[in-house]
Amino acid sequence: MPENIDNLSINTIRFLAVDAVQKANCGHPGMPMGCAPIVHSLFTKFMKYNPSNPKWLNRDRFVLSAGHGSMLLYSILHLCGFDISLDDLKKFRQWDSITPGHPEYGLTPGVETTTGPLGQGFANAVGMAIAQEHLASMFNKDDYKILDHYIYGICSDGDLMEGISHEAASLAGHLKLAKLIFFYDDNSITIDGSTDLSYSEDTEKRFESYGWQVLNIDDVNDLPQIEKSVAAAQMETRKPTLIITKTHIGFGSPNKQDTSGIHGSALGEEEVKLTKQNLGWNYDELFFIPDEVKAKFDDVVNNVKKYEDNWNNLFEEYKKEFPQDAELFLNLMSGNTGDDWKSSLPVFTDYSEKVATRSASGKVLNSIAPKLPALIGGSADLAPSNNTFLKEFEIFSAENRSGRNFHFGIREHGMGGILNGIAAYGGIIPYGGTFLVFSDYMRPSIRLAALSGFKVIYVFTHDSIGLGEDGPTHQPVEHVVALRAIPGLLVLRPGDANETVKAWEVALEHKGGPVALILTRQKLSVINRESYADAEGLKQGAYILKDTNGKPDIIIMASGSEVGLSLEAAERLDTVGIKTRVVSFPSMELFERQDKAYKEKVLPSKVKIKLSVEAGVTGNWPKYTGRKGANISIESFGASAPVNVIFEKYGFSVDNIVKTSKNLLNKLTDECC
Ligand SMILES: Cc1ncc(C[n+]2csc(CCOP(=O)(O)OP(=O)(O)O)c2C)c(N)n1
Repeated sequence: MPENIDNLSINTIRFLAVDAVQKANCGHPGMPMGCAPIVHSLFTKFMKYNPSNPKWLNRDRFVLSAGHGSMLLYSILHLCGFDISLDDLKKFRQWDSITPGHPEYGLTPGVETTTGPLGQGFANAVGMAIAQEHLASMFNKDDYKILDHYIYGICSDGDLMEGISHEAASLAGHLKLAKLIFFYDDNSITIDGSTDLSYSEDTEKRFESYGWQVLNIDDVNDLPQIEKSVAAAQMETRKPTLIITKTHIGFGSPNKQDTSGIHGSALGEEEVKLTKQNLGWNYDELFFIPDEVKAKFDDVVNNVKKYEDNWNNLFEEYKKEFPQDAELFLNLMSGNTGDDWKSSLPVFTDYSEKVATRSASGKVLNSIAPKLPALIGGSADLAPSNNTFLKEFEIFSAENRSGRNFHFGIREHGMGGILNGIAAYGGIIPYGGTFLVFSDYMRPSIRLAALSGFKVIYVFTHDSIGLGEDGPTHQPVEHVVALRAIPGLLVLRPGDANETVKAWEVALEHKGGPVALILTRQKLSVINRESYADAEGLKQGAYILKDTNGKPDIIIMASGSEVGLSLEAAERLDTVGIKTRVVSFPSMELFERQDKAYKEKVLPSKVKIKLSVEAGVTGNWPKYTGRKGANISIESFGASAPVNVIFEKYGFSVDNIVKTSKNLLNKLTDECC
C-alpha cells in the first residue's frame, strides 16, 4: 500500500486502538482495525462538527452502533481535537476514565449515544433522524436551514442480526429518513466464527425492500470508493442509505486478520509487532502520532470550525427575522419547556365518575399538548388503547414531518431505541405507549434510557390482571416490580384520575432519566379529594390518603387500581373500630427520595401492622410492610375472566383486604397474650 498521509492517518487510528487494547489487555481491536478508513473519511472529509463545542446544535451526528469497537471512536475523536487526551486513551477501560469499554452518553465528548448492546445504536440513529426532521419542519425557513445535517453510523453483523435493527430499519425506510447514512461493517466474522454459521440472508435485498438506498464498497481501503458512496448517499433525498462495506476484521494482523480471535482480545505483544511491521508502521513508541498526522488533523480541526461559525452567523440573522421561533428553538434544545402547560392540566372533580387511568392520561396529554410543543410521541399500534393520540395534531410521516403523532407500528423494541435517539437528539420529550406486558419487548432500550439519563416517558396501560378477558398472556404480573428493578427508572402507578394528572406533571418535570407511567385499562372511581387527601401527595411517592384519629391499628398501602379498594376496606374496618390509615403508594422511587422524617410520618415504625395491596408479584413491598405485615399480591400468572371475577378470585376485593387486615391484627393480639 503506498504510504501517503491518508494511509498514515488511518494506521494511526488503527494503532491507537491496538495499543490501547493491548495496554488494557482487553477490548476489541479487530473492528477498529477494519473500519479505520471509514471514520477517517467521515471525520476528515465529510462531517461538520466543532470539537470545542461538541453539542453544537447543527453538527453531524456519528453513531458507532457496534459499540464494542469503542477505541475506533475514541481514537478519531482524539485526533479531531475533542477533549479526549492521549492519557485518556491510555486509560481505556480503567476506573474513572472517560474511555470506558463501550461508549457512554454524557461521559465522553463526541459520544452521541450509549452503544454496546447490539442494534440499539442503529435504532437510536433512526430516532435522531426523526428528531431532526420534526424540528427542522418546525424551525427551518426557506433561507434558513438551521437544522440541516446528517446522521452517520457504523453497524456490524451483530447489529444487523438483532431484531431491533430490523424494526428500526423498516420504519426508517417507510419514513424516508434520507439524512441517515449507515456503513455496514461487512467482515463476515462474529464471535463464534464466520457469519456463515448463522446469517445467510441477502442484506442488500432486505434493506432495498425496506426502502433504503443500498450501495456497495468492495474494499474499505479504497478511499475514493468511500467518498463516492458518501456523496451518493448525500444526494439521495428520499431514502436512508446503507453502504455495505467489505472490511477485514483485524486488518493487517498477519496471523489474526479475518478470524474471530481478533474480535475481542488484545493481539498480544508479538502480534502487535508483526502487525506494525506488516503495515509499515515504523515507530517503536506506543500511542504514537506522527507529526505529519498531527499537522493534518490540526488542519482538519481548523477547517471544521468554520461550519459552526457560519451557522452562528446564520442563526443571528434568523433571530432577527424570526425572534419568537429562535427563542422557542433555543428553549426546546436546552430542555426548557416553561410552565405554561401546567395551567392546562385537567382536574377531575366529579367524584361520581369512574375513569380508567389510561383515559385520564389521554385527557392530560390532549389538554397540555397545545402548550407543550416539545411533547411528541405515539404508540406501538395501540394508540386507541393507550390513549396516546394527540387529537389536535397530525401524524408524523414521510410527507408530513410536522406531525406530532407517531405510528411506530408493532415494533416495541424499535420504538424503545428510537425514543432514546429522539431524546439524545434533544428538543423533544418523546413518549411511547404499549401494553405493560409488552414492556418486556423493549426492556433493553428502557434500561439504556435509564443508564443514559434520557428523558423518555413510557405510557404502559393494561397494567394488571384487571385487564380481564385477554387472559394471562396479556396480564402483566411481574412487570411493575421488574421495572422498579431498573436503576434510574422512575415508575409511577397512579391510583385514580387526579393522581394520573400529577403523575404526568412529575414525569414532565423529571430530570435525569426515563419515567414509566403504569395505567389501568379498567375504570376506577375518582377518589373524593374533599374527603381524602389531595393528589398532590403523589409527588412524594407515597402519602397518607386517609387517616385516623391517633395511632392507626393498621396501615394499608396500595398502588394503582388497588388504592380505591383499600379505601373502601379501610372505611369498613373503621366501622368495626379498627383504626385504619390508607397510604397511596404510586412510586417507590419517589418515596425513597424523601427524608427520614417524612417516611416515618407516613409509615411510623411503631405501627407494626402494615399491609400492601398490589396486583402483581410482591417484589420490594416487605421492605415497607415489615416483619409483622403482609402482602396481598399475585405469585402466579393471571387467568382469562372478566375483571370483577378475576380480581375477586385473586384476592383483590374489599372483603379480602378486610379479612386479611383482621387476621393480621388477631395474630398480633395472640402473640402479645
Ligand atoms: C445484544 C447483544 N448481544 C450480544 C452481545 C455480545 N457481542 C458483542 S460483539 C458480538 C458480535 C460480534 O460480531 P460483529 O457484530 O460482526 O462484530 P465484529 O466481530 O465484526 O467486530 C456479540 C455477540 C452484545 N454486545 N449485544
